[in-house]
Amino acid sequence: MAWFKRLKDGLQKTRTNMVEAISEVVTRTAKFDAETLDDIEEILVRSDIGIQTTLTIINDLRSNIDRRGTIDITEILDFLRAELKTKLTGGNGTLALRSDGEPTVIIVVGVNGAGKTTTIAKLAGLVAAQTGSKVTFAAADTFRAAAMEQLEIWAQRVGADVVKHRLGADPSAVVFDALDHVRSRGGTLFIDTAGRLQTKHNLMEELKKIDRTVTKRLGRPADERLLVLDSTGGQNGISQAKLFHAAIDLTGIVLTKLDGTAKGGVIVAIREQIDIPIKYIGVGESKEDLHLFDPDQFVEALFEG
Ligand SMILES: Nc1nc2c(ncn2[C@@H]2O[C@H](COP(=O)(O)OP(=O)(O)OP(=O)(O)O)[C@@H](O)[C@H]2O)c(=O)[nH]1
Ligand SMILES: [Mg+2]
Repeated sequence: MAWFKRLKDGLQKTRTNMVEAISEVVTRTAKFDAETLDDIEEILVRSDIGIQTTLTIINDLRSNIDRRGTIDITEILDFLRAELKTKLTGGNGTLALRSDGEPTVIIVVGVNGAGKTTTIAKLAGLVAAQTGSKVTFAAADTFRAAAMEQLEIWAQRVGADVVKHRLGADPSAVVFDALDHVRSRGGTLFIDTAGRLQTKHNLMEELKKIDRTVTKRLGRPADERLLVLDSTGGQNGISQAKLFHAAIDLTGIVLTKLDGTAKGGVIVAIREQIDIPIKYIGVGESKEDLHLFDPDQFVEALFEG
């Protein structure tokens, strides 16, 4: 199935909760009044696009209506579509893959179950195809045996090397060895870290240590420090992004599980509140379900039923 179709399907819940809900309200309203605007505002808030964006849209709609006395649903949806595009434009970006012969190093972080390991597996396939060079995984989630096994299975499937230590080892030591491995072999290194709550001080310190290890060993910072955010968490993702960013200066966000939420509008709130590009989005579990984020395409897919 082509990506645009996957994206459209993946955004179904958000579309129902937002676009279709607004259509319904407006269609059953005989006369557009303050109450209609309140209903639209409530829908926008519920879809998690964020307070600021919601207020901009509502205020603009209000002044349009005040001026002309009326507005129809097509105009409202066109207006909303344009507004969302404006908000999301410039909020994307590609992975910083090196082409100078030096290895590319990508640290992947996030809370438990956000989709870090599977995102690494999916990205590995894309990066290998794009660069034609070797991919290595560092099993820096040493907390759980299952985590290491999962990464090894993925490595076999995508043809990546794995650098690992025993269970419970210091993740930074794994990273240290993995950096040696890619220095001689080149290619791209993905560092799979353990899930951690952004509020757990010692775990965030551990992450900083991993990041420092990379910088020291490479003589430069990691090329990417990616936060994997589960979009089903809605607004909670904002505080995750802020605290992970404070710890390791994120270079990008991967927003997963858009297929599992009616609150896909959170992508707008992320743009509104955090200045970190959203690089990839995920709309399902298969490898074709992870794709570069394209703001225009995202909005078009959201509005196309
Ligand atoms: N529906 C859906 N599921 C996803 C998506 N991305 C990841 N998943 C699923 O989310 C689950 C957790 O993914 P993992 O990659 O293991 O998450 P993790 O962040 O590595 O988890 P921990 O290592 O336990 O912290 C898996 O079942 C994935 O297939 C997505 O975009 N959509
Ligand atoms: Mg994992």
